[in-house]
Amino acid sequence: MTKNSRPAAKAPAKPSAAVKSAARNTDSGPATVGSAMADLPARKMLEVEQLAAQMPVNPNKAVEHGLQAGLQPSTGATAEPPSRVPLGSTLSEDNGSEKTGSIAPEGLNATIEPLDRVRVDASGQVLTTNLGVAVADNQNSLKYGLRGPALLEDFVLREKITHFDHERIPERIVHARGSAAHGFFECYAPFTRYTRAAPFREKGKVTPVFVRFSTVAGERGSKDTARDVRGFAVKFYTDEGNWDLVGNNIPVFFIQDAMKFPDLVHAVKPEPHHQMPQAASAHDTFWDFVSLMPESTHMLMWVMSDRAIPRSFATMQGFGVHTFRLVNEQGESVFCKFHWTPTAGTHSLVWDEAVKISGADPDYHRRDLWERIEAGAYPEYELGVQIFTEEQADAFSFDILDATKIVPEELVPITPVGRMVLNRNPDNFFAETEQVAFCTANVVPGIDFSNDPLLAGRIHSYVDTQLTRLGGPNFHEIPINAPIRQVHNNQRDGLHRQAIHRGRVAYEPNSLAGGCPFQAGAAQGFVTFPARLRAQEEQVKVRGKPEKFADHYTQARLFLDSQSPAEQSHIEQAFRFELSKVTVPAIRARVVSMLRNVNEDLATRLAQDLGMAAVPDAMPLAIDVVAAPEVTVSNALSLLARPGDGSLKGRKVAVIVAPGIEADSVLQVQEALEAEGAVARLMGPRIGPVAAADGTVLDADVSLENEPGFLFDALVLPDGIAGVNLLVENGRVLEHLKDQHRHCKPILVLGESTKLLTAGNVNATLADGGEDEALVVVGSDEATDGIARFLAAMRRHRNFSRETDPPRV
Ligand code: HDE
Repeated sequence: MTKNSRPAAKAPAKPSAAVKSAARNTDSGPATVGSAMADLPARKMLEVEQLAAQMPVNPNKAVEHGLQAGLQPSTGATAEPPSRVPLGSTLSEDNGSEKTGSIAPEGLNATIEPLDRVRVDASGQVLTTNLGVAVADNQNSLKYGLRGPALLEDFVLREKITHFDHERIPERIVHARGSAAHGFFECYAPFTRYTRAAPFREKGKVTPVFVRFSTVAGERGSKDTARDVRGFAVKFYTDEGNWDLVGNNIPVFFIQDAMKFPDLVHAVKPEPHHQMPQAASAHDTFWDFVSLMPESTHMLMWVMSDRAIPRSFATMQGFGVHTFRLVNEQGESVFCKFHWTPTAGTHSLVWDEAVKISGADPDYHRRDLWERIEAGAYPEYELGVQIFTEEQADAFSFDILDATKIVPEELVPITPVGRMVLNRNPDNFFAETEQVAFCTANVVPGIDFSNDPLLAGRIHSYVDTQLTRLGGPNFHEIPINAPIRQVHNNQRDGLHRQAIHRGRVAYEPNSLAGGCPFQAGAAQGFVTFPARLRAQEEQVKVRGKPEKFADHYTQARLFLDSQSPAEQSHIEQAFRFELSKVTVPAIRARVVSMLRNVNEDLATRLAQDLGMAAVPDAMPLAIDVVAAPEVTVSNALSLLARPGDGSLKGRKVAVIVAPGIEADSVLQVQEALEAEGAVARLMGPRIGPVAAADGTVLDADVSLENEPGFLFDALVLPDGIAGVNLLVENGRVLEHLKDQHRHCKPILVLGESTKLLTAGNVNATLADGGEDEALVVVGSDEATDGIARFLAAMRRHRNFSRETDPPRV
């Protein structure tokens, strides 16, 4: 025995007492732990020792090294605890109460449960303070005497006012204005050949989703119908964690690199000196910036098109925009572009209509989404993917990492993989729609990123911005953001933490919690696809762009050339309008010079219409030789290519009524429309009962005054001489008719109402004398035929052949 060595521990005289007292300390422990379980503390001491002893070393250390280990991480080491006792934070956990409840159910994180857990229903309940004290008087503050000073001790008043003072949170930097709904995604067939992602595993598999649609530039209270890109952000609550597909309704973007995003947003937002204009790109700083960034030309074509003024969130496409990767169970990967296609077809507003709607109903899209869902006309979209390999991508004339480019459908077709149905409105706008935090970094095994430099910046930005907006690092615990898969990790603390973790272990590796939670390993966990940089010369750190990013115009031309004549004309009118709002002629000239590289005729007409003395020189190209495009016209890019399934669900029709009209035909139209899922509202000079010619009393629930006509998709003018004679005198009917006509919407003119066409100076034929198929004029005995033709016209949405520039009425 050496001098410093200790004598072997002798068995204590009274084992039970010694074990008991050793087990009661938190500041030191015995040299050995016997096998006596004298009481609960002693049992815990013993079982902790047994658990820790199962892991004499970290068995995973050896397999953490080397490339293979990096590619195929192993599952974490675990040990089986003898019981739950050694894992608990406290031996007193059995002493439950109404508040503490019982001990944590095994493996359960109760903050991750269906939203019912946090829904509040106050029916039949008394009013309380935030701390659950019943409030006796919610009318008066506490005063010293009836007319006396208010007292500082009034905790009821102070709590109420203090909470109110802090009700607002910062709005989103972009996409502040939005509306959302719950729903589900249903997989058509296993897509496991390409991806192991949970939503695509089995036919019929249903994954809950929450979807938020938004405009980009406007503030939280701005109008819905601004000319703008729409956000189309889908949160999939998959069995394997949350996957957010944070896309837009336009498949390309203004810029190619995240470095330019703050510049773009500063340019399009209201100008900093006077904070104007709100929710509009028609101003100097936007056009100054984009005309110095010719890579935005393709996107400009889209945002000047009708895509930027959708009729409804239910009638617009959605796109993932960036190229993503799909990865299958074998670790094989393909590139992928995501497309959402509305079952109702693509349908947009016209500009004059959008401007008018902004004033009459700034909540137009929000209301439409809400009402469709309440009425059971659930918005539905098909998810399709374009799949291509790295080798195919290399051969394309454009770079698939460039977010200003599409992959034309003629080059890579779209494969449908499932459908999404939005069938539930939120209970509370703030708790759900405002607090939802989408993030491009939220991917699940089977989905991975490409090296798109715009996407890379987004992966950082979304979490970062929520830290301020939602007040700290625990926003993932806000119920709408929590996944349905159980969350277990060693992250702790921070503002507003809700989870109460059982046990004292908050690190890994550990032996004191049996190694749990353990790393999932390659079999279950997310493993980044080991993408390679193939060219040796690319393997340097560099701030730069690939050569193909320099082709700024080929796809802008593809888009323009693929539009119908009406859509092309709308694009031209939008450029004309926006540029006329620019106050600096040099900026206008710069845009026109850029557009010369897309289409000479368009640029020339714009130069004339903007009063330019001469057409400016074409902007020099950023590349000498542009690769020949694979596709020069793609019909799929026109909104007309997706008329939808012909359903009229969710469409709104105004059926005009007045005392003395013929009730029969009006009621017949209303019935026919309702059978189609459309909403046909009786609109009178005033709301309330309207006596028809035969004495039938109709109930007008909307008036010509409270809902201007441009809020409706179609118009029905009634038969009946007495009623029509009244309507001819009502300027609001004529305005309504004029707007419907000008906006190319279907109009059904029954019997006597032809007088209204004359009074409103509305042409019954097209400008070239041809028949206007969406202006259905029928005699009193032809209502049935008229209704059929009217419904057919509604299925075609609008009749653009009626349109002239300038409008005829
Ligand atoms: Fe976003 N974007 N973005 N974005 N974005 C945000 O995140 C950002 C981009 C998109 O309904 C912000 O939570 C950067 C492209 C949607 O809550 C912010 C870049 C696309 C939404 C942000 C982009 C989008 C956002 C603001 C360039 C189409 C609304 C608040 C690198 C694919 C999500 C927030 C919702 C929101 C950053 C470009 C779509 C600041 C840095 C491209 C639909 O983080």
